[in-house]
Amino acid sequence: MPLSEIDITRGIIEDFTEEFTGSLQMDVAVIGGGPSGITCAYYAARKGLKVVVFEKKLHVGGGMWGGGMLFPRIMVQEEAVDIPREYGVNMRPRGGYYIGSSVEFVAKSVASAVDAGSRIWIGMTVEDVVIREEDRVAGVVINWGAVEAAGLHVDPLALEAKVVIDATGHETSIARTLQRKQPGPQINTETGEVIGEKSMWAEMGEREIVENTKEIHKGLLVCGMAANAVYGSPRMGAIFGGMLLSGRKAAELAAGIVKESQGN
Ligand code: 48H
Repeated sequence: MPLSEIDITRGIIEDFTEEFTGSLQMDVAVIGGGPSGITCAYYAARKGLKVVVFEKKLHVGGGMWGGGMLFPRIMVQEEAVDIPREYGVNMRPRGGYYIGSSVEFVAKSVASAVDAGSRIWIGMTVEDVVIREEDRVAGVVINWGAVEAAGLHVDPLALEAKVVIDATGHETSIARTLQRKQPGPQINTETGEVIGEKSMWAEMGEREIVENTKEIHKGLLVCGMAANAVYGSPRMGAIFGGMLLSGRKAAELAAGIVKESQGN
């Protein structure tokens, strides 16, 4: 069969459009494809939830690629090592921790999330959320990352989600957007604001990140670095166990919220 430019063009457009239109209403929208977002997507999809990860860059992985100061290694503590091992990452014991290649970590965690059934869309920025009755976060407002980078005025599109997860890392962009646009007691009921992360303290940052992984507004969860930014907890440097445990906890919380919404 001779190659046809038109068939290739049609194939690409139609195939992705099918996936896109089939995802206009999802269970869980994960914003950010770093370690916490990918882990959240993996566990949520394993529970049978319909999950889409939105990543504004052309690649997923977030802060995983660079390991620590570009040394391509990821270290996790004992409590978290079952997660990369489940992904199939070769994690070796080292000085009381476990260590593996950051490139292998990205490749295998992302492959696991895809194989579990989550959809991962790159080059898409979540620029806002959809709000419904009782001030509930009910979806995401998306645009092309390239449109945002070029500063073009292009109106976005919206998708519905039963739960939205801010896994945007240090940027914490979804919680901050909500704080700016929906001020009031609804945002982070305990602190009333996005404080921003504190300076590095690995022990405390890792301890608090799982506790900080929660629903901060009806329909919006935070996980990963965004969780510590919302609650003003310290950063932790190049240790990634907390990101994985936080992502897994977010998936469990999201499944509970989806189940509750189905009961109503
Ligand atoms: C779509 C977006 C948007 C948006 C951002 O930074 P990440 O790797 O986040 P985490 O929390 O999973 O992991 C944090 C870890 O990588 C880290 O930085 C650590 C451990 N730091 C410790 C320290 O002391 O420094 O990934 C977030 C992802 C990125 O890929 C962004 O491009 C993406 O989210 N993103 N995607 N729409 N509005 N905002």
